[in-house]
Formats: sequence, structure tokens, C-alpha cells
Amino acid sequence: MNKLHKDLSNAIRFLSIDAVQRANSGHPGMPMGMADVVTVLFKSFLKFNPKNPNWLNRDRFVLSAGHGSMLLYSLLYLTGYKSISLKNIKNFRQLNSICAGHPEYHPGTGIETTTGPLGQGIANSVGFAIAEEILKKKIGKEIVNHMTYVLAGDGCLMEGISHEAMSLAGHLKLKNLVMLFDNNSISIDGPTSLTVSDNFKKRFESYGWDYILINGHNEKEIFKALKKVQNAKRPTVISCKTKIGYGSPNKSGKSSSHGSPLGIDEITLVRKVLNWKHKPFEVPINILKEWKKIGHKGIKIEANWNKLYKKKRKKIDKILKNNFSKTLTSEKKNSVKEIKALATRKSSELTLNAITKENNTLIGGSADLAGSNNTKTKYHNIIKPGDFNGDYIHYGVREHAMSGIMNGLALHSNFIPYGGTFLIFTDYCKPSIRLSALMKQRVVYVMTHDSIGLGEDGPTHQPIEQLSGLRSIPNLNVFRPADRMETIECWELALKNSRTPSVLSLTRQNLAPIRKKYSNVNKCSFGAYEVLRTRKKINLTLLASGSEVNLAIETSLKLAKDKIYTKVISVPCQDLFDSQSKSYKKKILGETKFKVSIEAATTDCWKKYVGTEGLTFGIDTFGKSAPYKEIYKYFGLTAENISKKTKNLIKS
Ligand SMILES: Cc1ncc(C[n+]2csc(CCOP(=O)(O)OP(=O)(O)O)c2C)c(N)n1
Ligand SMILES: [Mg+2]
Repeated sequence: MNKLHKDLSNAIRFLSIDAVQRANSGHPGMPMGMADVVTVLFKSFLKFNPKNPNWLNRDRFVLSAGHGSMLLYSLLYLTGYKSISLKNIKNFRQLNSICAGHPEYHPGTGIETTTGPLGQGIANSVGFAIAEEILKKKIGKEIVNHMTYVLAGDGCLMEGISHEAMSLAGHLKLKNLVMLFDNNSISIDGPTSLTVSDNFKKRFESYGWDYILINGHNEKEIFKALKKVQNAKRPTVISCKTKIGYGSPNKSGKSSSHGSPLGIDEITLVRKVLNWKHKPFEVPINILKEWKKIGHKGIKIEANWNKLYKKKRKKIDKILKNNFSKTLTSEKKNSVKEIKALATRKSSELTLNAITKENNTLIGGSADLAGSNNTKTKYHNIIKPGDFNGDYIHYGVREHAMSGIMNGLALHSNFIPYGGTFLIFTDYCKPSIRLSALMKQRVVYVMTHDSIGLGEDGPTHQPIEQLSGLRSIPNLNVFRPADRMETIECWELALKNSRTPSVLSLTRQNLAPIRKKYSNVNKCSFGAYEVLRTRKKINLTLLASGSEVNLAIETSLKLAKDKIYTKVISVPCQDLFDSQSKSYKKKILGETKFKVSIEAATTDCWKKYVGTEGLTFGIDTFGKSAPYKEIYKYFGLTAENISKKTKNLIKS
């Protein structure tokens, strides 16, 4: 083996070994096994500039096997990224270190996405690759022509999301996507023969991927495979046969090197085997220089690219600009002219119709429910295999991959992805929704059929605990609009919040309009606001969201007949309401002793508002299969039942 290659890859190995040992925690096996592959990739193929990690046309390198985070930190440090110093590496896994246990996305650091939950990085990388193709179509192949490389292990490929994402990538013929499969046949419980007997070649080829099998420790084979994929016609898996913990005499090839420090004695032996005579964390100056040289190459490459970019910059900026406010304002003005009852999924479609007319950056889609989620508009062009002149993705029945792919689309550049399915199937999207929130990405989840109001499809399809679960995810706005005006306002908030993902929970059934006047203040931005009061001085506060706001109004009017006076508060977004000022919250919640909530879902997330004195009306069991009005009755969600129980409460 070439001496330089050996030195370069051993630098990665020993930084990883030493950092894990010092932290007394972490995963040395994967970086030791994949060091050869990534060395060749970074040295001879990857287009990147450590001095500008945000360069639009950089190749994306995604570490889906996030437990091997030290591999990424070593590469970033060695090639000269400012984000990662040797001191940071010595602080691996310590509080607030950029070198966190698993890679955590921070813009401008070289860490392209947050990984660790296995398989997510694969879906992200499909999103990156789609984004590249779309952007290339929009602004030209001289400006956008980069690759996406994703490093995935046995674990990533066992996960369901890998099947969904790779199947779609193959279908779409994403030739700019390369997977480096760390085919070491070891995972935590031992050899993968315990759990997997897939024929990888057949598996990937059946998706429409090319498959190249190589020895992942042979520099020449690695080079040849990477050279080949530069002109691929389809996505490619380079299956790298590697030894986990390469170089460790007692632990290589064994799961014992996967996730614990090797131990001082073993590390001494590895130093002997790999002939590495340097102290912990010491990378000899000549080797460091070689690595820095590799990083340096990108400066010139980007500078040349910049000459082209500058010429077209104005045009590109125009293409990538997001400006929805005017359109949304005129939508709001239009909406008050109509007084028809509408499902909020339909209101969402009308909003999307308006904003997709001229927009370049919204990328719509749905997991095989376009007609039910109302996500596709007449202005969309559909993305097809090998044809990326579009802005709408038919994700197929692949909710999890859709969500992970949307994260990739959002991370790539200026795109704002939105995708639909039924609210019940947020359970199939949840790991990726959580990552949208953690990574502060503007991804919009359009979740329709949001309660028992969907009717006959029954309890398997009726969300009950989903709203409550989603509301408990930090940095996620869960919107449940009550009519067309609120739907437009919620869309406006979802699009404006560039660092918070949103779930739009929308009805299948029609809802009568509540807001009949145009207001230039976005009332949903307060999270909760008054829509009705039956007298100046009131004895009760009724809180409701979405389809139950009309029910609250009906109840309120009924109670007024019995001289119980109320105000009705629409709560389109608990997350935003919870972040309002103390005085605003007091104004909403502090006026009456008794408070009552109504939402056709679990009641726990309303208890914080109604307190011990109040009542919650909702559903704390599974739904029912029947026409929806009957189900509402069955669960006591009627003005009659609620007003009766409320009267008793006030009298008590
Ligand atoms: C979704 C998910 N499930 C479980 C884990 C815990 N986990 C981390 S690594 C790993 C095994 C991965 O095996 P492989 O990808 O082959 O990695 P290697 O041991 O070869 O480094 C598991 C189960 C995880 N991180 N994510
Ligand atoms: Mg493995």
C-alpha cells in the first residue's frame, strides 16, 4: 500500500481511537474500518472547500452511520475546517463540544445533517440528490453539478427507511448519488449472519442501483470504483468489504470494537501493528500538511466556479427567492368574500394554488395521497425518472422516507419542502419529524384526515394521541386551523418560520367559516385568540381547536340561552400560545375560574390550560368506525352533552 495513503488514513484512525479513549465512550470500530475509503474519496474525488463550508456546489458527504462520528470530525479537522480544532476533538462527547456523540447539524461547519438514528442519513442523501437535480434544472449545469456521497453501515441498511429511500432513488435514476456501504458484516449483537441473509447485489440492482463490490482496504480498488461512479447513469452502491476495528489485533472483525474504547493496552498494540509511532492526538506535521493540501485544492475550484456564478448571480437570486406575503395577503382578502363551508385540507389546497403559481422553491409531495391531502396544484410539474424539471414529488407509499428526504431537500439550499399523508401516519414519519425539529429545518408536514371526523375508515385511521405526541416535540409547531382564514394564516406562519418545522393538521370534513373579516394581524400567530363572547362579563372560557371550534361556538350560544355566558378561544397552535407573554396568557386563561376544552383527540395536553377546576372534552380511547356525525355523538362531542356537563360544573 502507498505510504502516503497509509499515513493519511492512519491519521483518521488514531484521532478516532484516541478521542474515544479519552472520552471513555464512543465508537472506534467504524472509523478504523472506513478510513481507507474516505481517504481516497476526500483526496481524489470530493469537491469541497473547508474555507467555505456553505459553498452551494460542494459535494455533500453524509455520515448515515452516525455512531462513527469521529470519522467525520477527523476529516473536517484534518482538511482544515475552522469548525473543528484539535481541542474540540479532545473534547469529544463533552458538554457543548461541536464533536458531539453523534454528528449534529450546524450550518457552515461541514456537518451536513444530524445522524445517529440509523438509516436517516440515507433518506437525507436522497433529498440532497433530488435537490441537486432540481436546482441544476433551474439554474444550469455549469453552476450546479455536484455529487452526494452517503456512508451507510449494515445497520442503516437493515432499517426500513433505507428500503423506501433507495427504492425511490433507483426509480428516479439519481445518478448523482453514491452510497459507500461499510460492508463489515458486524453490528452490535455480533455478526450480521445472526439477522440478515439478503443478497445485497440483487437487492440493490432490483431497486435500479448499480452495485460495485470492492475490498475497502485496497486503495486502488476504492479509486477505481469512485472513478467509475463519476459517469454513472444510475445511483450506485460501492459495497466496501472492510474489517471493523481495522488494525486492532484482538478486536478487529469483532463487535467488541463497535462501541467502546479499545483500552490502553490494545491501543498500544494497534500502534505497533499500524506502525504509528506518535503520541495520542499527535498528527505529524508532514501528514497534517498533506491533509491540509487536500483541503486547499477546493479553494481554487470554488474560485473558478465563482467566476461563473457571479455572472449569473442576479438571475439565480431571483430564482431562489421566497416571497409569499403579497400572495397570502390577497388570499386572506379573497377568503372573506366566500362564506362556503370548506374542509381545511381544501382551504390548504386553495392556499397552495395561490403560492405555487409563481414560486420556485416550494417542493410539494405526498405519500400516495395527493388527491386526499390536496397537496398537488394545477401549477405543479411532476418529477419523473431522470426528469427533474418539476416541483412535485410522488413519494409513493413511503412516509418515513418522504420525511427524511424532505429534511435533505430543506438542508440542501433554499428549498421549502412540504409533504402530505394522513395525520395518523405521522407515526410512520415521526423519527424524521423529530430530526426536522432538532435540526431547525423548515419542513411542512401536511397531515389531513385529522380526527374521528374522517368517519368510516375507523379507529385504525383516526388519530387520537398523535396531536398530543407531536405537540410534545420541542421546536415543532403543530397547527390545527379551524377554517379557511386560519388555514392561510397557519401556512403563512409555517413558511415564515425558517428555523421551525410545522405540522398542519387538516380536516377531511367541511367546516363553516369562523373568521369572516379580513385582519392584517395574523391572529393564529398568538396560538390562541378570542373568536366569540356572548356577554361582556363571562363565567366560562371555552377552548377548542380546528373542527371543534364550531362546536365550541354552538355550545357557547346554547349556554347563553341558559344565562351562562362564555368566550370561545380558538387554539390553532398550542406551541405558539405557550410562548406568548405572561400577560397575554393571563388575558386568555385568567378571566374565568372555569375553563373547558374541546378537541376530538386525547385530552392530556389541554389539562395545563383548564386546570383542576375545569373539564376536558375529547377522546381518551380508540375511535370508531361509523359515519362521522354518529361518532361525534358516541363520544359525547355535541353541544348538548358539553353544555349539560358544563352547566353542572358551574352550578357545583
Ligand atoms: C434507529 C436506530 N436503532 C438502533 C440504534 C443503536 N445502534 C447504533 S449502531 C448500531 C449497530 C449498527 O451496526 P453497523 O451499522 O453495522 O455499524 P458497525 O458496527 O459496523 O459500526 C445500533 C443497533 C441506532 N443508533 N439507531
Ligand atoms: Mg457493520
